[in-house]
Amino acid sequence: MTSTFQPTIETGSASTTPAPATPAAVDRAEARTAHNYHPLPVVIEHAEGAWMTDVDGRRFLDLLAGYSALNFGHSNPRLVEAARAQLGQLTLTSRAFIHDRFADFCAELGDLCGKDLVLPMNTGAEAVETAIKVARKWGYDVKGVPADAARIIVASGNFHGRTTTIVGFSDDPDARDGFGPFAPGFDTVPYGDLAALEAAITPETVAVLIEPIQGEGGVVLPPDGYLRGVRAACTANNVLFAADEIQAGLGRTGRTFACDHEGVVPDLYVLGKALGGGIVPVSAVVGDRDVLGVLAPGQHGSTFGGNPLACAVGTEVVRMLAGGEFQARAAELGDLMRERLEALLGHGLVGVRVRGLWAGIDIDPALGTGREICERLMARGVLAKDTHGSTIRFAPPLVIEPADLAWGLDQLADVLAEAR
Ligand code: IF1
Repeated sequence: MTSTFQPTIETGSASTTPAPATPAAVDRAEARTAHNYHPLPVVIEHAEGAWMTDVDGRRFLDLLAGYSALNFGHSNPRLVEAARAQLGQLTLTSRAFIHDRFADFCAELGDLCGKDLVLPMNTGAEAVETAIKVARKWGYDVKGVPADAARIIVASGNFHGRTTTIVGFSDDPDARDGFGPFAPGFDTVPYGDLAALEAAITPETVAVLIEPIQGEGGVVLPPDGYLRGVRAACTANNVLFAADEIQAGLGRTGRTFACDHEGVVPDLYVLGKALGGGIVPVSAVVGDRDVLGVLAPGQHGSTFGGNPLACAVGTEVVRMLAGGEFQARAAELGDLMRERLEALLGHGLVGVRVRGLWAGIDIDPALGTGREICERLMARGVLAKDTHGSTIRFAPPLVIEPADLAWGLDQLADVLAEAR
């Protein structure tokens, strides 16, 4: 990828410059959709690596990477080739029949996780729902919890998806309010507080479900030793540890899984996003036979889960991660990003949290909201996404060129300097 960024502000006289296509394209896109998003007013037409091109031919550096679904970059040649080859071969059988891409996907993803079994689904929320179902079933069949009494411990500030069960244990009013009644059986404890988690465990507790790093929360890193403590508490109390690695996993943090930073192995890995290579939705729950083995035919499933196209792309993703280069690159580029962002502390930033190529930055609220800073970044050819209030997340594709990353961070420095 080259950083031949073209200025977003067109030069030349109005009479010779064709009218930009963007405003009408934005209006058309917004006219016929429910307003469940407030996207930046840009309409992307094409992308490669870390660069996206809009309908007016303007180029933008992608510092969001589809919320980490695009860890391997847009149009990754290896992944596109895997998808293209499979498209001409077989795309769907349903799980009523076995297809020839299924075995490799399950075996290789299981090996990557060091686990026996893989249960493929499609979206992240479905994988989380699957983990909840598996944990409850395990609780009744193996742990011996009385029928319908199972409880699952979750953390404050969580984000696990948008289904009614999942938003029921969110404490984000936007995500939750207006969608009840909610499923019972969840207990919320403060994220990062091990003593609170231990105190919340009862004989009916079947699982602890947490993100090893909270994404939507603004890349919230738990205190050192927290994940190890969660693992120990779960083991001591015969409770499953389900790690939602949907956003944090698969190379983003500089390791295959965010749990690896503490040498912790959860009972269930919950995976999504990058598993589909930015091409198809692919998610999975991965665990050992003594846990995932509780499901019998007919008790759980999905029309599209584990389809041939998903398995072809997902297997290629797993092979790319098995080599370790993407994890190493995330760690290296993450050091560069950390250094550049920490230099902005006191110069427009009041908080910086980095783990691998993943950063949450808190803008000095006096300079504007996260959204306003993202709009200014967009005007300079950088696309990023704010989260709550004055926080912005950076999660560039792991294939980003160091010079491009440095250029993107220069734009942030300039935007902050301008705003001060
Ligand atoms: C939206 C956030 C990111 C996730 C974790 C499960 C899911 C997600 C840790 C569900 C999804 C998304 C979905 C997207 C915005 C987004 C997000 F800001 F909300 F937190 F990525 F940063 N577990 N995250 O992060 O996966 O069902 O979407 O495949 O809902 O607007 P999904």
